[in-house]
Amino acid sequence: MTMDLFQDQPAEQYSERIVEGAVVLRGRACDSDRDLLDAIAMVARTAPFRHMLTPSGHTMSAAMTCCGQLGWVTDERGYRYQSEDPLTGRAWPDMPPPLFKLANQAAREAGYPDFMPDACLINRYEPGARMGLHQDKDEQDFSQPIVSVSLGLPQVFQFGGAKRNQRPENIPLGHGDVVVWGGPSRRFYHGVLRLKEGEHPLTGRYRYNLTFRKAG
Ligand code: MD3
Ligand code: FE
Repeated sequence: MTMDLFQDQPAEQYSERIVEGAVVLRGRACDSDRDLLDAIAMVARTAPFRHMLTPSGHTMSAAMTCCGQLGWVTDERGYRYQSEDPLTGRAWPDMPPPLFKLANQAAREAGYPDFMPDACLINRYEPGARMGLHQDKDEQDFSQPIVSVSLGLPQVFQFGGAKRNQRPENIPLGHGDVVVWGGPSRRFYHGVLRLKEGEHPLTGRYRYNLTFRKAG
């Protein structure tokens, strides 16, 4: 007896508002999960996952790569977007159509009909990896939302406020969850707790998070 009987069932989808401007579309990426993971693997063949250095000299525990016109990078010189992959000296791979389509449609469903991301940062977490509280502020226009897509193992997301000292709320993000971060929430502090050990049928020991941005 296998789980095949259940695999073609539509995933349960619903949306909830976290704070003003932030909408979670639970399970929104489930229908296209295999296409999205294939696209990630294709990007990583051209621009491999790597552990970047923070300006303070620490190695990030999440491995990262990018696709689209611009990619987010960090090194001893700071955080920035650039059009070349520093690892290969070549342009970042194009944003695969299934990725762009999901981000654009999710933004539309959340009230942003014209979201045209030019950058997609792909984070890959293995058990023990985390991301401390930070703001995303390397983009030009904060009136543009950020769309995040989670795939694979679940991870606890921490959502603070506009000030670092605001106590964060814990929100579990699971396979297929898509979040659109606009309005005031766009500037809020956020991070993820250490990934717990686990095994996911499609991603094994990993969680992938894609963040789509209009960076330039
Ligand atoms: C709220 N990534 O790449 S996704 C990041 O799970 C990042 O990999 C986390 O924070 C991750 O910068 C969190 C949820 C998320 C992404 C971007 C945001 C929440 C956000 C930007 C503004 C506000
Ligand atoms: Fe962030």
